[in-house]
Amino acid sequence: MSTEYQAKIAALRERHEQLLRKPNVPEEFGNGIYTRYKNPILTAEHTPLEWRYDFSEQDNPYLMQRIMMNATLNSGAIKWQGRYLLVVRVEGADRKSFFAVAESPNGIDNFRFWEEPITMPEDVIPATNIYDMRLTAHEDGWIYGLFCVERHDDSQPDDLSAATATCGIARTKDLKNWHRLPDLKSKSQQRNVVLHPEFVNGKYALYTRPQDGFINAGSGGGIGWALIDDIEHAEIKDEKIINARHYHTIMEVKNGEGPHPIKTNWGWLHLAHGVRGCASGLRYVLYMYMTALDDPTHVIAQPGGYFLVPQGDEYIGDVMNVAFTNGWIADADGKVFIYYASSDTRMHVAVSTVDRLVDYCMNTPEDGFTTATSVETIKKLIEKNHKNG
Ligand code: BGC
Ligand code: BMA
Repeated sequence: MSTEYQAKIAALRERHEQLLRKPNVPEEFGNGIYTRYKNPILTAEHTPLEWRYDFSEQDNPYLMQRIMMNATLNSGAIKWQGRYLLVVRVEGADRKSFFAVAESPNGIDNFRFWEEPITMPEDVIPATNIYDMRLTAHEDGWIYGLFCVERHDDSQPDDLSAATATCGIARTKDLKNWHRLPDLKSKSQQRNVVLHPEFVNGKYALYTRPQDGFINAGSGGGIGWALIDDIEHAEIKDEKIINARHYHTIMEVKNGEGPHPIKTNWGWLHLAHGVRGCASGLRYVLYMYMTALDDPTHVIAQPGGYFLVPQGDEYIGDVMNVAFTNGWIADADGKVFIYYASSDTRMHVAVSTVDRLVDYCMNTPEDGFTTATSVETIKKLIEKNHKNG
């Protein structure tokens, strides 16, 4: 190899290392609910150079990227053997997403991808695309990954964009070797399906999101719940809506469970996304709710409005105006790492605590669904502050 070529590679590696080692810094003035960190924790540039470059001078004299990476987004998250692990949706220039594990010692920076992407075994009908994995360390001893499986809808052969969304299920003990189980059987299409970490009445429990078509939730009323007899042949027989959409809210058009809820002394803490339509397209934001400890389907707190939205540069990306989450990690000391993607392009972290999030859920006024009630709610707060002032 020529010294010039060697020097080029060295410069490339040096720049990459600098990016990977860049310390993250908390943002100064937040909302008190969580602290955002300034730098994205993962971008397409964080993917290993070996995935993108052919380092043979003979075969790649211009040292070009042979395979380009487009985005790192919508990661599942889990604390595993003391490390913060994300199962990232990586999307190549060819629009195919795949899963790859990235690991950090502290949850906020120094994320590094494992050497190779995950080889996900196929179900009987192979997928065109897979994405948005939710990780659950279930009390049965397995780590499950539930994700969206997309295939062309061959019942509409003349429509090249007609697709179907199904929930894929796989499990693992080491996040390297994955055992694929049959896809979830359901009367409707399903995206955003999440496995509850505990058995409920001796059964596996799923948060679901029934939808009429590939894009539209349509008559699918919101986040659903279903008990599953056999996870190795998972089938939704009965499904009930536990968190409904509502007119003129941040979740008018669609909503979906994020990661599985966190168990607290006060109830289950849920993080979800809500979607509304606007002139520029769809706006995806995050919101929270809580359900009862003894009944994860019973909503006990629903703060009005959104919890987190894109800000600044986060608005810009492949799919503008999107904040999306499917991963968070609650540490034993109560710290919560919220992993979210902005505009389907890059990953970020915001940090909070269980206590703060419960306080947020319990004490944020509910949505009264009209301007009049919103004004009343604001006036009540002003009055309270006058009394205390
Ligand atoms: C994309 C997803 C998107 C879905 C619905 C898929 O083709 O990969 O990111 O959520 O379409 O718009
Ligand atoms: C969806 C999700 C995500 C994505 C979002 C915005 O329906 O499932 O994959 O982040 O659209 O494009």
